[in-house]
Amino acid sequence: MLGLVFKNNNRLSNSMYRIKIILLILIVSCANVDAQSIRKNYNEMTQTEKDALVDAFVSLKDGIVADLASFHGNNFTEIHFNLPYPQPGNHLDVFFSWHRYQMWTMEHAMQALNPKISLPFWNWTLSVDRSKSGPLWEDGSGNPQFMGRFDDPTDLNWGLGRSSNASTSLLPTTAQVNSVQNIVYTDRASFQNYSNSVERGRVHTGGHIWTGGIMASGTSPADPIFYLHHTMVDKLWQDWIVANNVTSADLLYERPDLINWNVDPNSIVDSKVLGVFYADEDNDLAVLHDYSVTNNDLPEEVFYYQFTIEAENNFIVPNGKVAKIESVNEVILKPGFHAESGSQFIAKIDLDNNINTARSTSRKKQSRFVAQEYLWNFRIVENVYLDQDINEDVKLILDPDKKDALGLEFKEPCISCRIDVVDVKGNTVQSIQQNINSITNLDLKSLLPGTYFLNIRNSNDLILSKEILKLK
Ligand SMILES: [Cu+2]
Repeated sequence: MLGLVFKNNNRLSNSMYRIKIILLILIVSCANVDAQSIRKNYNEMTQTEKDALVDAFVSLKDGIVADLASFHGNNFTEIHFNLPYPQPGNHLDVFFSWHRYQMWTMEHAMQALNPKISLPFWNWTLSVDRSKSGPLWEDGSGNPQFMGRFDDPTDLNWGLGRSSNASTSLLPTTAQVNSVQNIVYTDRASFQNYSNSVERGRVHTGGHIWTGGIMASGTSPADPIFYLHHTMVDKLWQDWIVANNVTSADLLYERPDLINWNVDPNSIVDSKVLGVFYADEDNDLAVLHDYSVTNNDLPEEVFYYQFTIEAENNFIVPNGKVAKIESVNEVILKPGFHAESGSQFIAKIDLDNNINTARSTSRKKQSRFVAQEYLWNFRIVENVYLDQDINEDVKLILDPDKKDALGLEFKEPCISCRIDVVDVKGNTVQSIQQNINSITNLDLKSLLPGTYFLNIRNSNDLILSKEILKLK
């Protein structure tokens, strides 16, 4: 973990800092980590990030994924296809804002499991992503990978029933995207024209129909690809809002609520209000601006993107607030970035996330996941938040007959051996202290799904620190 720590420094607002590898910050336990969002094209994700996203979907399948799918299905006609207004018996349309809040809700549930996750998007206009054999679905040798794994009967089969004969012409083309994006905002009616054109046209319906199966039905949020599709739709809306200089004061929506959420659809017409930023996929650049860190529901806001992050133009960390900007490559602070006196701000370079696995279709690694790994209800995460200097005197043993048990084999007797399981908020959720001569079994059955840290001390010396992902 490398980075530069800023505290109480008003001068930061006036000059430009280019942060590369400067200071070593050792983080053994990562208490109070939570995240805001930098969304990017999935093809910019490292293999580590793709694996983390797949893990999160697996963990949330029977929870929020199922809930969002059934609500979306049960209230389908209230949420969708209600424009042009007025139509007899119909409610006002909340298509864009409703799905924006749905994406944010899903993203927050994932960040509770893994703070570095942001939902990626699927840009169906790119030729590489208009084919079922593309890297979104397959590894190049016909084996399912990433989103393809969810409909593979030998792997993470969700019974999604995706169609196998979809025609590329169903997916939106650049020309089709441009024709809606070029609609000019003048008043509410012009917004309704834009919203209706996106929603009923290929730009929205294409990804649903082309994928087929559940994705073409009212319960489409049960298919993980739904979230990569709708973040792309959301990105286009955000681009349109910015291009047309629209603000919440423009009152795009007449309907005051989002049906199941007590949120005014006009209050989120700029995604930055939710702390959501979209990276520029052509330039590998995420620009953070016009946002003030709130820590409303997040004790520490984390902005993570592995290429270049610039913070500028009215990006504020107010007095008393805590934020972190983290990249694998570089973080650039420009005029307009302001960490107020009394705030705590950290810019960090994450060397653990291997940047070389992003966008490298020719050097693609085999997925570390095979179906067999899901014999266990938990997974040991390698190379994340670990102190490399800890001499590992403990061997971890996975017994296929024990889905919830982690075996620990000590090279030397562990005296007053203390085994702690700590959650991401820093709370110890499980603790044992006893002498252990060689082998013991740690039962993880009572852990709820999520990220934990396993710390083992031999007479107060930390001899092992591992991240554990509890899947179910
Ligand atoms: Cu929908």
